[in-house]
Amino acid sequence: MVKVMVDDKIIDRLEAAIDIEDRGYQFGDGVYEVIRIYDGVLFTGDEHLERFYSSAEKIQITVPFQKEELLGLILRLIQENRVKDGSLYMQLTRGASPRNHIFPGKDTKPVLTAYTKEVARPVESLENGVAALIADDIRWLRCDIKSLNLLPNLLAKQAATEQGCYEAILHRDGLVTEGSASNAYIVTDGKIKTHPATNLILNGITRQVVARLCEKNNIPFKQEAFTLDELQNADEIFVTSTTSEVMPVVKLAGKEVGDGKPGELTRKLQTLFVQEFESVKKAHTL
Ligand code: DCS
Repeated sequence: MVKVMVDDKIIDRLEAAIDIEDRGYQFGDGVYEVIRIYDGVLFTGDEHLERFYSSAEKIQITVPFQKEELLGLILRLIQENRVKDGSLYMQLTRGASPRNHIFPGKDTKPVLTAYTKEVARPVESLENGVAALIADDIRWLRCDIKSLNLLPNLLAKQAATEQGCYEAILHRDGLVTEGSASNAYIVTDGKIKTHPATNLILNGITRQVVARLCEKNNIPFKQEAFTLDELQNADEIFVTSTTSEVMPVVKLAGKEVGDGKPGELTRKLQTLFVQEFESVKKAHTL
């Protein structure tokens, strides 16, 4: 039986029960993380935990465990479920309390849940690239918080899917922010640009890895907002996320990007990214 985590208990999935008045269920009042597991090894776990604590703090929820304790729990869950290539989903809500917009009192305890699943790398899409459309960014102004409230993201992703696209690239008044569930980048004249890590985007962990890889390998990388016009005229476009890795966008709004094939710099970053998680795996098994 597959196991899940509820607070500090690792139990059978069917034994898990969440109160109908949980504020995550009622209001989306909580935060979450998705962490990649490669060959049983957590990738960039520290960075994800860091962001989890930071998101929780920004909405005034205290994570009921110290970081090391939480890390120990999720490692145990991964082990018990014998996850090979997959992901860990973890969320924290403000807890269960009679429905009221006002935060409940101190006796209401935050509820932490987590589960794992097997997820294959999207190798075919990584190889050939994907299509994207452009959509208005109708989200709130605290996109830096990894909040459970994802309705605008869902609407954008659904519209993309209905039009045969993998992702929706969002913009505010003509400035590209990010994807519905990813960060977005352009390559123009050998230089990469992505929106700075402000309140208008989620500072993706994959984005941070890409920034680091660019720095190490002397690839020009600028955190600077770019326009829809720049997007539509870019030599290369790619998006990144925990599950999509470095994903080439080869078609935008029905038009081919460059020659319609993944670009050279995108390919280079894909190679560097694979080397990165391979070295983490190796370091772990040594
Ligand atoms: N921006 C948004 C809005 C996201 O939802 C995500 C990831 C990212 C950027 C990229 O962040 P990471 O590189 O840290 O993954 N969204 C997660 C999700 O909801 N499913 O998978 C990843």
